[in-house]
Amino acid sequence: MAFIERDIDEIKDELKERFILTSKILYGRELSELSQNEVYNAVAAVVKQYTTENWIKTNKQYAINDNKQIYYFSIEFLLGRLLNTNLINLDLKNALKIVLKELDVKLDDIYNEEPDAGLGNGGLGRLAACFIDSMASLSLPAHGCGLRYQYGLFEQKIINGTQIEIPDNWLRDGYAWEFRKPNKAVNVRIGGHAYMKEVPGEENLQLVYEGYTDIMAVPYDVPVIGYKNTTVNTLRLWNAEVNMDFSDYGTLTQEEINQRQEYRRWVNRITEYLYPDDRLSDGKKLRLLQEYFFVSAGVQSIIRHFMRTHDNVYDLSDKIGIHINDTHPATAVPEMMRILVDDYGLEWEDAWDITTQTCAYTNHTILPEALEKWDVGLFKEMLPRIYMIVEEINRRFLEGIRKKYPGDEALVRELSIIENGQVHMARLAVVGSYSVNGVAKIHSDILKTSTLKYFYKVFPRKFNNKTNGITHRRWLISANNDLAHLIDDKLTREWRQNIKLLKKINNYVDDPDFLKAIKKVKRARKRDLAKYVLSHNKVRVKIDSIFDIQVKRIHSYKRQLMNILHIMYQYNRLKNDPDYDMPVPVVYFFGGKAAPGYYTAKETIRLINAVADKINNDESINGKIKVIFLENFGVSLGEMVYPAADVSEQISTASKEASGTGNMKFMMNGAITLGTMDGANVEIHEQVGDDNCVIFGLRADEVISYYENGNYNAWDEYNTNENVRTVMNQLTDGTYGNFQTLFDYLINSNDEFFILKDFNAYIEAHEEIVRRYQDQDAWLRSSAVNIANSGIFSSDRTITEYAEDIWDIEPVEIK
Ligand code: 26Y
Repeated sequence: MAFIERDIDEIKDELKERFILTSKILYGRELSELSQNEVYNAVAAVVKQYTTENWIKTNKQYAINDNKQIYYFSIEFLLGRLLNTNLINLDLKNALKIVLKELDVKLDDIYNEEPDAGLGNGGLGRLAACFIDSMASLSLPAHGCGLRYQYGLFEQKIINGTQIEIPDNWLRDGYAWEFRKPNKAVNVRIGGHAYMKEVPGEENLQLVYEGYTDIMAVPYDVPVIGYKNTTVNTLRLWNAEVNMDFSDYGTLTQEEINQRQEYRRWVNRITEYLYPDDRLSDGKKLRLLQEYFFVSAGVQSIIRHFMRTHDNVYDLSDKIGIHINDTHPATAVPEMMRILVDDYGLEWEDAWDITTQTCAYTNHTILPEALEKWDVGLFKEMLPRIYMIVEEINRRFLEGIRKKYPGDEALVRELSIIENGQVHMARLAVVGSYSVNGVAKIHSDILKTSTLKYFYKVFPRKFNNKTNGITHRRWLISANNDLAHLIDDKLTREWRQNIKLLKKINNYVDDPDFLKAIKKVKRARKRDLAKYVLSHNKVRVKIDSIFDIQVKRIHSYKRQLMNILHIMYQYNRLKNDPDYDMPVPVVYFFGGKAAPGYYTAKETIRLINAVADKINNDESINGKIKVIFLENFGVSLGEMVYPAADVSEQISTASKEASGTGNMKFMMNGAITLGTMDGANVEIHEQVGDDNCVIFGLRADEVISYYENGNYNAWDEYNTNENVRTVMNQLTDGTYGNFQTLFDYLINSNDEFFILKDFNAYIEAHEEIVRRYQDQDAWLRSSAVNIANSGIFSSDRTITEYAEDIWDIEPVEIK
């Protein structure tokens, strides 16, 4: 069934009727008596009515076709709000707007009533959310599988310049988009003892698994609605619940009752909150439990469903693909083996063939401290049967390696899944998958030549690249509708479904009227942000300043510290150097959360706010520089911020940022990238050329060579570079308060991310930006070139590549 664009007038009446009725059913009151939040819920309920029919049809179609389906396993899905994008995808937005207006309700006012589903930390979780949007919009049979955390990523408050974390109780008023499916619950087994025992008269040893704890996994399904098509896929989020029978309650002793209460508390902790760390793999038990919990529930329910509908288990990998998003779901490999061998009685070799033809793995990080490793003791204690299977996978794998590379024990050590008392999750994921990919060209190359080089030697054909992407429906059509309309005017609306067409905007980059229109939209978005900043930060910013923005998690390698040190340098010059002029004022925006235990990151936030406080209140500089810290940056704030940027700060130390996706959101909204040759910046540069972005700093090979040769000395930089010395001294001389710890961090870590080394190049890059900005025509042209060439960074392109090269699936027409 093709998507039918309905006439607004026709659908309007139906919508109105449904809305009024739904409000009454839900709340038993007249519409006029409802709170904003209740109105929001009624609207969402109406939207669901337009979703469920196609949801059912989609599932039926997949069953009829018996096509392969992909399950994207991710410990994070950073969805943000869904009302606006769902309305756009269902093509209901305009009609609903009219209906609500007739009823005296403003659609724009009720968006904010939706909780911002923050079930993720940053890039990896947001990527998963963009991906499921593209899967549905491309009519691909592919779903998400993750965890339903009761608390999402903390809300950030800045108090006296310091980050304070507030729990994010996002489910407090209920979540309109989820459907609890208790009849699809499964049990997950944790702990206990597993061993093999001899059985008299039997040739094979028999598995004994006893003393384990059962946890009930209950799925909550969220419909994933395709853009103007009839596909509705599923995001399945698992909730941990107690599994017990209360019929014997009257017979229990007090001690037994206490035990059960303890058990209940323990179970509730499993899906209680999202770990707010995307940096340190700290080996916490609960984290491993979370990982295995959703993996086991997901794999069990997938295989159970497959077995019910198919006769031949050997067809499994033709019908199912499991995608492992980073190593967090890597236990999918041994869990599949467990189910096939223990529950369905397959021979190991057969189970292994099926498993390794089903699983595919994406790596998202090369920072050593973020690579997951688990102590054998803990792993065994929590997942004894899974550990046995990992050991056996490793034993057989190394046996093969020793045969192929006799005598190379050094190689064996590098490859061993279990080494020095630790289980290496990336190694497990690589061995158990048929495909291993990085998330930008340079990152995939670094995986091959460095992080996973020994695996590349052994399995060269598994490795491939899939450069990340973002959904242009949220980040352009929804977040910057005016810009989308300008593009419609030139290309018709077809580009919205076929993002390749966006390239044709290149035909208009010299059209003065088009550029003027772009400028107008940019100013409108800057005005929106300025208004927000006035009300939240109580700082007035001029919209004809350059809006220079860095929004992302606070991390040493992302170098927010370099950014603020540069602002300190610029401020010094403005104050002290009579020849220095800033022809264009600049507003520097920062936004991002620091992991609660990450001291350097939190001190960086404090420094940014201290500098902001001083500079913003210094009237002598005539508002030439303003510094704004945007509190609680997340998906919803991002929707306002990316469209308002002139300059996109992408300044990670080359080789460290796997891809970045914020860089793509900025580009698509016409910002100029000021960046290093890192992650997807390299490909942005490839798309737009030197004239339309500003690249600076050490290249990845130079950085890696410094690390390898140990021939960099931060003190030398301090001693020989006056620019560096002056601002570093200001960290401790009281200019902004006491930031001795940041000074010490830079020195003691020997400036591990080359902030000092890249400092002068960064100053020059900023000077280049200001030079370019002064030629407004050329700047606008650059902005247009960025928009025109951003289509390649749509997740529709990325997901098409996954579908063709890794998953082997095709679009399914829902009839
Ligand atoms: C194990 C634990 C500490 C951990 C938790 C979360 C480790 C890593 C993460 C998240 C990593 C992450 O978000 N990586 C980012 O993935 C994006 C999507 O591929 C990339 O664009 C970005 O460069 C990368 O840092």
